[in-house]
Amino acid sequence: MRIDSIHARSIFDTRGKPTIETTLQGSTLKAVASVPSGKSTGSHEALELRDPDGGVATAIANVEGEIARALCARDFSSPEEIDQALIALDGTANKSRLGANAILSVSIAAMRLAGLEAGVPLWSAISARAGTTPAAPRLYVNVMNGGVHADFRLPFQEYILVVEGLTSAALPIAHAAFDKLGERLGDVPMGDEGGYAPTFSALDEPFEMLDALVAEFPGTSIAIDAAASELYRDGRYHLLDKSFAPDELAQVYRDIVTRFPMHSIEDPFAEDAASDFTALTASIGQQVIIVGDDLTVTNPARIETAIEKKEINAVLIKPNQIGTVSEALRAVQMTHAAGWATVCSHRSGETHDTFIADFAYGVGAHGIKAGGLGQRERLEKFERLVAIENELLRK
Ligand code: 2PG
Ligand code: MG
Repeated sequence: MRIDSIHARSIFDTRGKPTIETTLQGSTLKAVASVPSGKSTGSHEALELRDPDGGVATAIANVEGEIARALCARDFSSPEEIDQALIALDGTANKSRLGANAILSVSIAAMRLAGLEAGVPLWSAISARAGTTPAAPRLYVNVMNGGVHADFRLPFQEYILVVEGLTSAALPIAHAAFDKLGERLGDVPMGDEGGYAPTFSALDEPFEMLDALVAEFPGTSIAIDAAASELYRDGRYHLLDKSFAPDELAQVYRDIVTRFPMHSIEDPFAEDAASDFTALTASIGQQVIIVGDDLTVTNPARIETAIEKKEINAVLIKPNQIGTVSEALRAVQMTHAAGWATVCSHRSGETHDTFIADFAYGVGAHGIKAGGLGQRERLEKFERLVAIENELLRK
């Protein structure tokens, strides 16, 4: 692989915040990639470089300056080698010098360029790199948004409908269920991730609504992202005017799992409450998938600890938490080797880039979390999966 030139620019994400889009020009082909941005970010994530005014001018200057000088007109045998060069050039543990956003924009574009140059679809290039078996992930559709994504109108951050099966069959079901829920909720605002943002006075109410929906749409179940780091203050978790000690919150989860058709629970506790994760996984991990996000931040070292201590039994994979595609693939490989599931995820501030859909398909992830259906940038990820299935059928 050879890169002739690198250009970057600032574009707006779904929240109207600047983010970086990078174009790599190879000898004959070019590839473009943009990176998303989180709001409920874990403190152990790689650093997203922002200027004091919130812009990404420094990240762009790093891509067009130092990174371009290091990569252009040099021969690389693979995108992995490009990632290694980026990691070495940055030289920090959390990509804080050049910025994980700057680095990831180049890393994704390099992966995409490699696929184009090999004449294979992106998902296929990804699976070849990772040695994974491609498969359609379950759709995790964030139908009700809460937490920091909706001014805490709902206590947990994400109330998700999980839809099984090939995406071409699952997406119409997701649409019908999403519309039906919308009719029942009436005129409510939308949250950051393109799901409804209603208010309820009791913890159970959103689960009861989703329970009714699941009964009407076979092949569906419920997942939540509690994003509990955002609920945690002074040793307690604050939900709807009440506060819970960790063991009381664990009891809330046990009740929910007993009463409702739960598929998975993400970040049930704060990011450093590892022993609470271990206890919950030991008690309900046979019935439900316990997913680490802020806990593990797609970081191979933190995933290794989680495996050793049996903190969870599934890992959320977000490439921008770690900063290169290679390291995100390493995180997937480790998780799968432990016999655990991966759920590949967008961020709450998104762009039109559908890389995460190819990534989820290529690694054969258990699920893909890409938001609600009320925002184009979310829908495009799900539609990309349908397009992948269509391409395969035509062969
Ligand atoms: C999460 C994500 C994506 P954010 O917590 O899983 O849904 O939210 O991008 O704000 O961290
Ligand atoms: Mg999360």
